Amino acid sequence: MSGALSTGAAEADPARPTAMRDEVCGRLSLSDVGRTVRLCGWVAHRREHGEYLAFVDLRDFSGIVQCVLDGSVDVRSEYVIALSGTVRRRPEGTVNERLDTGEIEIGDCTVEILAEAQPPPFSVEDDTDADELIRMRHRYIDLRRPRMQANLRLRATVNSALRRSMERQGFCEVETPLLWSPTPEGAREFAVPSRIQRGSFYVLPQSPQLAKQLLMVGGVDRYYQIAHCMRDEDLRADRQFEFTQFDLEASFVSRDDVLAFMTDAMAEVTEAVRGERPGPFDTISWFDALDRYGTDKPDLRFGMELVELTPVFAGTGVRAFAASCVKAIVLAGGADLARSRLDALVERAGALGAKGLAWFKVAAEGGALALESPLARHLSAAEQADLLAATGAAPGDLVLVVADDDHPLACRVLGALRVELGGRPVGEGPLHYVWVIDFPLFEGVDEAGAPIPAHHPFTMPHPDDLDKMASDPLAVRSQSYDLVLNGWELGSGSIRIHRADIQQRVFSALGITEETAASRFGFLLSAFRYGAPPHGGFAIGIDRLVAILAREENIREVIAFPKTQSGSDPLTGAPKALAAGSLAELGIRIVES
Ligand code: AMO
Repeated sequence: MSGALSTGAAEADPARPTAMRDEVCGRLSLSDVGRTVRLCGWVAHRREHGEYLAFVDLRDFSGIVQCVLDGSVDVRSEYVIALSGTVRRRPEGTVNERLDTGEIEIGDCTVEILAEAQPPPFSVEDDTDADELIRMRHRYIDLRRPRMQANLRLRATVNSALRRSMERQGFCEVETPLLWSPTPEGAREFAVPSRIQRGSFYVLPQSPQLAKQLLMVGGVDRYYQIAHCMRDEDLRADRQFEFTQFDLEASFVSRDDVLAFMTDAMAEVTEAVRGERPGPFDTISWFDALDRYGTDKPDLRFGMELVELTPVFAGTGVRAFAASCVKAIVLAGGADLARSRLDALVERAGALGAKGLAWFKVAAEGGALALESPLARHLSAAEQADLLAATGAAPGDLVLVVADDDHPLACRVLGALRVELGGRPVGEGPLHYVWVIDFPLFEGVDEAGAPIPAHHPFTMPHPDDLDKMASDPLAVRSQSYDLVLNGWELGSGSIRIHRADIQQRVFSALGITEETAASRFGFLLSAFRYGAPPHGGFAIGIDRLVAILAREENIREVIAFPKTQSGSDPLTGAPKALAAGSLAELGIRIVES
């Protein structure tokens, strides 16, 4: 637990004495033998030792220390106590290797009970098998577990490193409102009814996007914030309704300036947590990421790149491969997969939208390579040889092939299979940061035929593509970029539109009428008419960053009070019905659906 004591600041002393204690449990060692200490904490375990003595493990945020008590003292699991005693070396043969303080114990103890406790609903240990719902209902107990303590402190270390980097780079921390107005950033928003102006609603911000752009118009020049954001979207391992962004914006900058600000911040964080600054980040274009990894958030900790097979099957007689895009991945050693597993992969590819998935086991036959698959005999000898040459597959490997006229679809299906077959937990192994640049402005069209912005609609189009906005919106490039870490999208940003006329053109490409734009974002458009500097920025999800650094797979584990999958909080019972009087005051009548 000693790592949990670090806050990243050199002069910090988390064990500074208070009126009630002069030391913390986890910091004691052989060098303290002979010291009299006063500790406070929770009773983690109690074991009787003979008739007259009891061993009590005392726990605080810093760790656990064993204390030897008079057996008549009535302290039980999770009682809060203050204890004075003398640090002494444990008798030979009783050292506990698993405890940081395992070489010492506290003897001659006097105990004061500060608070009694009911027996906890689950044991306060890292390897608890308690149901997640029970843990969340009693989060205040769950948080006592060393792992949760370490995660919260790691999060504080990250925030503090981010602030350090920002201050060094001349950024000014500004808090922006939570009671805000709608912004079209893609997610459904949470609404808050106004009591004073009945029938009107505030909206909780999906991000400080518009506020930070207004700060740029306001001459703030370099802004940052550790900002609460709210989005009413489906919850997943990397998504909560309420999450925290590290958000920045700067004026008179290019894309590379923004990337440099962020790189410094990430390096500061990585160093504070892992002890060394990361090497230069990789950069990949959005198209290459899709083409080579089948995703715009490539996990570069492992290979299994998509292989281009389109030329191999250019004149094929095999109907399944007669498409404008044929791609493959190779699973090393995958030829062992049972038929049922292969059938499941075919089904999975179908669920991901593929028309089919062909598989080939690679075998060695009389010194040459051969393909084993129901499809193999339909391929010409040249196609078989070219497939083997292009993929570089070896005996024992499995080649999976998807063909489709829809290039992004073929890539995405194989990209998903690549991660499912070859990927590993997000926090495992090295940190692999990669910038994904050169996104298109729009990533497709919705059911109504309107383009869907790849980022948000405040992203500056590439200056050479402005003329295509109305005629060929999908060909318009944007000035936006993402930061990806170990296959998770960590953050995104862009150079913004700072001219009202261009913003208006993007809104109209999105099918947002002039009246809608004026009523919803008129404040932004009019701000742009009063001298807006060119500006750009970025935001990363702190919850995601901390989860990866803490080697957790769900951001819930690094959030003090998260919501469940269904969006409720078992601790407080939120969301709850409001009393009739409160509803009346807000002018709200509930309509049963
Ligand atoms: P974006 O929508 O990409 O960009 O969000 C930035 C980052 O915020 C995190 N994030 C989330 N984390 C947890 N739960 C969620 N529901 C959730 N939604 C987003 C992700 C994501 O990469 N205003 C722009 C940024 C900018 O252009 O400056 C924005 O919000 O890590």
